[in-house]
Amino acid sequence: PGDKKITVVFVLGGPGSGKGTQCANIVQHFGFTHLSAGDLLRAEIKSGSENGTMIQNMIKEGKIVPSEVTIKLLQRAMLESGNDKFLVDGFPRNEENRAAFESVTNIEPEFVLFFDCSEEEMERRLLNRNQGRDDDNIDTIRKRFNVFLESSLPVIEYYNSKGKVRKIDAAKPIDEIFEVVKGIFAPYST
Ligand code: UP5
Ligand code: MG
Repeated sequence: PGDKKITVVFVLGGPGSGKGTQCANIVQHFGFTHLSAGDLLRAEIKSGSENGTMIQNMIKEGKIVPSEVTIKLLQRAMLESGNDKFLVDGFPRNEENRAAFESVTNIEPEFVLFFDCSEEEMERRLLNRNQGRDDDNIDTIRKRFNVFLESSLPVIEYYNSKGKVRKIDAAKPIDEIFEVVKGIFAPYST
Protein backbone atom coordinates (compact mmCIF):
# COMPACT_ATOMS: atom_id res chain seq x y z
CA PRO A 1 0.00 0.00 0.00
CA GLY A 2 1.73 3.13 -1.26
CA ASP A 3 0.50 6.70 -1.46
CA LYS A 4 0.52 6.61 -5.25
CA LYS A 5 -2.66 8.15 -6.60
CA ILE A 6 -4.56 5.60 -8.64
CA THR A 7 -7.08 6.73 -11.23
CA VAL A 8 -10.00 4.42 -11.90
CA VAL A 9 -12.80 5.02 -14.37
CA PHE A 10 -15.71 2.59 -14.30
CA VAL A 11 -17.00 1.85 -17.80
CA LEU A 12 -20.60 0.72 -17.57
CA GLY A 13 -23.51 0.08 -19.89
CA GLY A 14 -25.72 -2.81 -20.97
CA PRO A 15 -24.51 -5.98 -22.69
CA GLY A 16 -23.32 -5.03 -26.16
CA SER A 17 -23.40 -1.28 -25.52
CA GLY A 18 -19.79 -1.02 -26.78
CA LYS A 19 -17.75 -0.90 -23.56
CA GLY A 20 -14.92 -3.10 -24.82
CA THR A 21 -14.80 -1.42 -28.23
CA GLN A 22 -14.47 2.09 -26.81
CA CYS A 23 -12.02 1.00 -24.09
CA ALA A 24 -9.64 -0.23 -26.78
CA ASN A 25 -9.68 3.26 -28.32
CA ILE A 26 -9.22 5.01 -24.97
CA VAL A 27 -6.18 2.84 -24.17
CA GLN A 28 -4.48 3.88 -27.41
CA HIS A 29 -5.05 7.60 -26.91
CA PHE A 30 -4.87 8.12 -23.17
CA GLY A 31 -2.53 5.50 -21.70
CA PHE A 32 -5.03 3.74 -19.48
CA THR A 33 -4.88 0.00 -18.83
CA HIS A 34 -8.11 -1.75 -19.83
CA LEU A 35 -9.45 -4.25 -17.30
CA SER A 36 -12.59 -6.00 -18.52
CA ALA A 37 -14.03 -7.90 -15.57
CA GLY A 38 -15.77 -10.24 -18.01
CA ASP A 39 -12.51 -10.94 -19.87
CA LEU A 40 -10.73 -11.62 -16.56
CA LEU A 41 -13.48 -14.06 -15.55
CA ARG A 42 -13.37 -15.81 -18.92
CA ALA A 43 -9.56 -16.12 -18.62
CA GLU A 44 -10.05 -17.61 -15.16
CA ILE A 45 -12.34 -20.29 -16.66
CA LYS A 46 -9.73 -21.11 -19.31
CA SER A 47 -6.92 -21.31 -16.76
CA GLY A 48 -8.67 -24.26 -15.13
CA SER A 49 -8.91 -22.56 -11.73
CA GLU A 50 -11.00 -24.14 -8.99
CA ASN A 51 -13.61 -21.40 -9.47
CA GLY A 52 -13.80 -22.00 -13.22
CA THR A 53 -16.89 -24.17 -13.30
CA MET A 54 -18.79 -21.86 -10.96
CA ILE A 55 -17.87 -18.82 -13.08
CA GLN A 56 -18.81 -20.58 -16.29
CA ASN A 57 -22.24 -21.48 -14.92
CA MET A 58 -22.89 -17.94 -13.69
CA ILE A 59 -21.93 -16.41 -17.05
CA LYS A 60 -24.10 -18.87 -18.93
CA GLU A 61 -27.03 -17.72 -16.77
CA GLY A 62 -26.11 -14.04 -16.99
CA LYS A 63 -25.68 -13.95 -13.21
CA ILE A 64 -23.20 -11.83 -11.28
CA VAL A 65 -20.15 -13.69 -9.95
CA PRO A 66 -19.46 -13.13 -6.21
CA SER A 67 -17.56 -9.89 -5.59
CA GLU A 68 -14.60 -11.46 -3.85
CA VAL A 69 -13.73 -13.49 -6.96
CA THR A 70 -13.96 -10.56 -9.36
CA ILE A 71 -12.21 -8.08 -7.06
CA LYS A 72 -9.26 -10.44 -6.57
CA LEU A 73 -8.85 -10.73 -10.34
CA LEU A 74 -9.07 -6.95 -10.76
CA GLN A 75 -6.55 -6.29 -7.99
CA ARG A 76 -4.09 -8.80 -9.42
CA ALA A 77 -4.39 -7.30 -12.90
CA MET A 78 -3.88 -3.79 -11.52
CA LEU A 79 -0.72 -4.83 -9.72
CA GLU A 80 0.67 -6.75 -12.69
CA SER A 81 0.08 -3.82 -15.07
CA GLY A 82 2.44 -1.45 -13.29
CA ASN A 83 0.16 1.36 -14.48
CA ASP A 84 -1.75 3.85 -12.32
CA LYS A 85 -4.70 4.60 -14.66
CA PHE A 86 -7.37 1.99 -15.21
CA LEU A 87 -10.55 1.51 -17.16
CA VAL A 88 -12.59 -0.98 -15.16
CA ASP A 89 -15.03 -2.30 -17.77
CA GLY A 90 -18.25 -4.07 -16.79
CA PHE A 91 -17.75 -3.74 -13.04
CA PRO A 92 -19.35 -2.95 -10.55
CA ARG A 93 -22.55 -4.67 -11.68
CA ASN A 94 -24.51 -4.46 -8.45
CA GLU A 95 -24.58 -2.58 -5.19
CA GLU A 96 -22.65 -5.32 -3.42
CA ASN A 97 -19.86 -5.22 -6.07
CA ARG A 98 -19.63 -1.47 -5.62
CA ALA A 99 -19.49 -1.45 -1.83
CA ALA A 100 -17.04 -4.36 -1.69
CA PHE A 101 -14.66 -2.76 -4.20
CA GLU A 102 -14.66 0.51 -2.31
CA SER A 103 -14.02 -1.09 1.05
CA VAL A 104 -11.43 -3.63 -0.14
CA THR A 105 -9.40 -1.28 -2.35
CA ASN A 106 -10.22 2.09 -0.84
CA ILE A 107 -10.54 3.40 -4.41
CA GLU A 108 -13.30 5.78 -5.52
CA PRO A 109 -13.78 6.11 -9.27
CA GLU A 110 -12.78 9.38 -10.89
CA PHE A 111 -15.99 9.15 -12.91
CA VAL A 112 -18.28 6.61 -14.53
CA LEU A 113 -18.54 6.37 -18.29
CA PHE A 114 -22.06 5.16 -19.11
CA PHE A 115 -22.82 3.89 -22.59
CA ASP A 116 -26.54 4.30 -23.06
CA CYS A 117 -28.07 2.12 -25.78
CA SER A 118 -31.47 0.57 -26.55
CA GLU A 119 -31.97 -3.15 -25.92
CA GLU A 120 -33.01 -3.59 -29.54
CA GLU A 121 -29.66 -2.29 -30.78
CA MET A 122 -27.64 -4.16 -28.13
CA GLU A 123 -29.41 -7.42 -29.01
CA ARG A 124 -28.63 -6.92 -32.69
CA ARG A 125 -24.94 -6.34 -31.91
CA LEU A 126 -24.62 -9.35 -29.60
CA LEU A 127 -26.30 -11.72 -32.02
CA ASN A 128 -23.93 -10.53 -34.76
CA ARG A 129 -20.75 -10.65 -32.70
CA ASN A 130 -19.76 -14.23 -33.54
CA GLN A 131 -16.89 -14.54 -31.11
CA GLY A 132 -18.13 -17.82 -29.71
CA ARG A 133 -19.13 -16.38 -26.35
CA ASP A 134 -21.27 -18.81 -24.33
CA ASP A 135 -23.61 -15.98 -23.36
CA ASP A 136 -24.31 -14.58 -26.84
CA ASN A 137 -27.49 -16.57 -27.39
CA ILE A 138 -30.96 -15.08 -27.18
CA ASP A 139 -31.91 -16.87 -23.92
CA THR A 140 -28.83 -15.67 -22.06
CA ILE A 141 -29.00 -12.21 -23.66
CA ARG A 142 -32.51 -11.71 -22.21
CA LYS A 143 -31.23 -12.75 -18.78
CA ARG A 144 -28.29 -10.33 -19.08
CA PHE A 145 -30.69 -7.50 -19.96
CA ASN A 146 -32.83 -8.26 -16.89
CA VAL A 147 -29.84 -8.34 -14.57
CA PHE A 148 -28.60 -5.07 -16.04
CA LEU A 149 -31.94 -3.34 -15.42
CA GLU A 150 -32.47 -4.76 -11.94
CA SER A 151 -28.96 -4.75 -10.49
CA SER A 152 -26.58 -2.65 -12.59
CA LEU A 153 -28.65 0.44 -13.40
CA PRO A 154 -29.04 1.21 -9.67
CA VAL A 155 -25.24 1.43 -9.42
CA ILE A 156 -25.21 3.96 -12.25
CA GLU A 157 -28.00 5.88 -10.48
CA TYR A 158 -25.94 5.86 -7.29
CA TYR A 159 -22.97 7.49 -9.04
CA ASN A 160 -25.27 9.83 -10.93
CA SER A 161 -26.54 11.15 -7.61
CA LYS A 162 -22.91 11.94 -6.77
CA GLY A 163 -22.45 13.81 -10.06
CA LYS A 164 -19.96 11.23 -11.36
CA VAL A 165 -21.73 9.85 -14.43
CA ARG A 166 -20.72 10.86 -17.95
CA LYS A 167 -23.58 9.51 -20.06
CA ILE A 168 -22.94 8.85 -23.71
CA ASP A 169 -25.38 8.10 -26.52
CA ALA A 170 -24.00 4.72 -27.57
CA ALA A 171 -26.41 4.09 -30.44
CA LYS A 172 -24.23 6.03 -32.87
CA PRO A 173 -21.36 4.77 -35.05
CA ILE A 174 -18.16 3.76 -33.21
CA ASP A 175 -16.06 6.72 -34.42
CA GLU A 176 -18.73 9.29 -33.56
CA ILE A 177 -18.97 7.89 -30.04
CA PHE A 178 -15.21 8.04 -29.67
CA GLU A 179 -15.20 11.74 -30.57
CA VAL A 180 -17.46 12.34 -27.56
CA VAL A 181 -15.37 10.03 -25.36
CA LYS A 182 -12.20 11.90 -26.29
CA GLY A 183 -13.64 15.13 -24.96
CA ILE A 184 -14.34 13.48 -21.62
CA PHE A 185 -10.83 12.03 -21.31
CA ALA A 186 -8.95 15.10 -22.53
CA PRO A 187 -8.16 16.28 -18.97
CA TYR A 188 -6.56 12.88 -18.26
CA SER A 189 -4.15 12.80 -21.20
CA THR A 190 -0.48 12.50 -20.38
N1 UP5 B 1 -20.23 -2.60 -31.65
C1 UP5 B 1 -19.66 -1.89 -30.63
N2 UP5 B 1 -19.96 -0.60 -30.73
C2 UP5 B 1 -20.75 -0.46 -31.82
C3 UP5 B 1 -21.39 0.67 -32.44
N3 UP5 B 1 -21.27 1.90 -31.95
N4 UP5 B 1 -22.15 0.46 -33.53
C4 UP5 B 1 -22.28 -0.82 -34.04
N5 UP5 B 1 -21.69 -1.91 -33.51
C5 UP5 B 1 -20.93 -1.73 -32.40
O1 UP5 B 1 -19.54 -4.57 -28.60
C6 UP5 B 1 -20.47 -5.59 -28.85
C7 UP5 B 1 -20.57 -5.81 -30.37
O2 UP5 B 1 -21.08 -4.62 -30.97
C8 UP5 B 1 -19.21 -6.05 -31.02
O3 UP5 B 1 -19.38 -6.95 -32.08
C9 UP5 B 1 -18.82 -4.66 -31.53
O4 UP5 B 1 -18.01 -4.73 -32.67
C10 UP5 B 1 -20.17 -4.05 -31.87
P1 UP5 B 1 -18.58 -4.63 -27.29
O5 UP5 B 1 -17.66 -3.48 -27.38
O6 UP5 B 1 -18.03 -5.98 -27.17
O7 UP5 B 1 -19.67 -4.35 -26.17
P2 UP5 B 1 -19.61 -4.61 -24.60
O8 UP5 B 1 -20.42 -3.54 -23.97
O9 UP5 B 1 -18.22 -4.80 -24.16
O10 UP5 B 1 -20.43 -5.98 -24.56
P3 UP5 B 1 -20.23 -7.25 -23.63
O11 UP5 B 1 -21.03 -8.34 -24.23
O12 UP5 B 1 -18.80 -7.51 -23.35
O13 UP5 B 1 -20.92 -6.71 -22.30
P4 UP5 B 1 -21.38 -7.50 -21.05
O14 UP5 B 1 -21.47 -6.47 -20.01
O15 UP5 B 1 -22.59 -8.30 -21.31
O16 UP5 B 1 -20.22 -8.58 -20.88
P5 UP5 B 1 -19.04 -8.75 -19.84
O17 UP5 B 1 -17.96 -9.47 -20.50
O18 UP5 B 1 -18.76 -7.48 -19.16
O19 UP5 B 1 -19.72 -9.73 -18.75
C11 UP5 B 1 -20.14 -11.02 -19.17
C12 UP5 B 1 -20.68 -11.80 -17.98
O20 UP5 B 1 -19.64 -11.97 -17.02
C13 UP5 B 1 -21.81 -11.12 -17.19
O21 UP5 B 1 -23.07 -11.33 -17.77
C14 UP5 B 1 -21.68 -11.80 -15.84
O22 UP5 B 1 -22.24 -13.08 -15.88
C15 UP5 B 1 -20.16 -11.94 -15.70
N6 UP5 B 1 -19.57 -10.82 -14.97
C16 UP5 B 1 -19.67 -10.82 -13.58
O23 UP5 B 1 -20.28 -11.72 -13.00
N7 UP5 B 1 -19.10 -9.80 -12.86
C17 UP5 B 1 -18.43 -8.79 -13.47
O24 UP5 B 1 -17.93 -7.89 -12.76
C18 UP5 B 1 -18.33 -8.77 -14.88
C19 UP5 B 1 -18.92 -9.79 -15.60
MG1 MG C 1 -17.14 -6.35 -23.18
